[in-house]
Amino acid sequence: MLLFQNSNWLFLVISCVLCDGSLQPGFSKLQYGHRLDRKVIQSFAEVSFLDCVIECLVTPRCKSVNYFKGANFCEINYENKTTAETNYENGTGWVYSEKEHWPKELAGACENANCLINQTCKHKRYTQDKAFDCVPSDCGIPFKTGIDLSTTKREDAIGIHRRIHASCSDGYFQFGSGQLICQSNGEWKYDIVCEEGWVQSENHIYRLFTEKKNWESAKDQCESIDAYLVEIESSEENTWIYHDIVQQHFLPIMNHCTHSKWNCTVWIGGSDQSRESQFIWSKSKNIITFTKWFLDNPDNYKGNEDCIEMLAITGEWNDRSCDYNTGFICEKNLN
Ligand SMILES: *[C@@H]1O[C@H](CO)[C@@H](O)[C@H](O)[C@H]1NC(C)=O
Ligand SMILES: *[C@@H]1O[C@H](CO)[C@@H](O)[C@H](O)[C@H]1NC(C)=O
Ligand SMILES: *[C@@H]1O[C@H](CO)[C@@H](O)[C@H](O)[C@H]1NC(C)=O
Ligand SMILES: *[C@@H]1O[C@H](CO)[C@@H](O)[C@H](O)[C@H]1NC(C)=O
Ligand SMILES: [Ca+2]
Ligand SMILES: [Ca+2]
Ligand SMILES: [Ca+2]
Repeated sequence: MLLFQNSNWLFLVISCVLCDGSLQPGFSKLQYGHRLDRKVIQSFAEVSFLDCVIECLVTPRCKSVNYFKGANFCEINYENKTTAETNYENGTGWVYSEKEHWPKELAGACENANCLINQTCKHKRYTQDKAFDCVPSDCGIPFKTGIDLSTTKREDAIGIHRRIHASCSDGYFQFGSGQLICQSNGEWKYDIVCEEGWVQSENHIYRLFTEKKNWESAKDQCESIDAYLVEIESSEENTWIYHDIVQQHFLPIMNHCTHSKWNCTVWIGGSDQSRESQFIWSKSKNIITFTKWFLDNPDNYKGNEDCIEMLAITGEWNDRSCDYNTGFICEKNLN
């Protein structure tokens, strides 16, 4: 009876049920040590067993509940053990119960709500208030560009909402844990972003942007996606970027590159803005040690060249006015 201490009304209902001699079916048919697996509509942490049953009663699609007493964890299922026999399993610490065995009046104002099959009825519990509202009960099929749903797997977890794991389709680069959580408002919460266009080399990824921006804006755009304007720290990295990004992805779409090497460049993350002739990388603040300057550069032409670009035709560097608009490459460290 501890369960109902905050509810005079319920206490009354249950007392009367008990006093008329026959145990209420709900109590007599609890299946201790059992659980219906993989038929969950939604799960709830920190709720009482009775609240779990009520959640089922106010959700048209719900047929049964699993309750884990140790963690006050509730799962409401869209099938029962008859219709999903093979998913009815032993589960230490769990209690299984079917909706039919509980009095409909427990749903309060929601008893005759007629919500849609994919909705749940919200009402003020344990009151005589007749107001209710039909809201989405289930997240449906998750959809987001680049997610490969054939790889999703469900994860059992005590204490959090239902969640599944997914990964990105081929050609996309994955950020985040891959976790998708169905929230109680019926919307998926994604911890996965699948982005096109990144290429990986060791534990760094790079992405070319062909839209023309000045150096500062290019830097801002990289930072807006948790990346930074590329920092080239070795001859190997320069060669890789030149071959695998610039030559493969940039030159083919820049048809004017043959006319002039100066019209065909990408910003990289170095500048001598704070102190003339001392070039530093903008993200790490390291002084630039490895360099690949083009003939006679850096020349600080007209006293106004503080930012470094890579010449797409040769892979060599030039200092140029930071106001010039050109493409750029962002870099990101993995983990
Ligand atoms: C289980 O679900 C089926 C279909 O919804 C229903 O007909 C049946 O009465 C439910 N309960 C039991 C105990 O079979
Ligand atoms: C479930 O438990 C019953 C008895 O408690 C036992 O006979 C059965 O083998 C168990 N099944 C599984 C899959 O563990
Ligand atoms: C809920 O079901 C109705 C019809 O039954 C449908 O029109 C609606 O799109 C569904 N909503 C969601 C979120 O799936
Ligand atoms: C190269 O850029 C200059 C200005 O920087 C412009 O006048 C010229 O037309 C460009 N050439 C080509 C082939 O795009
Ligand atoms: Ca780097
Ligand atoms: Ca300069
Ligand atoms: Ca120059």
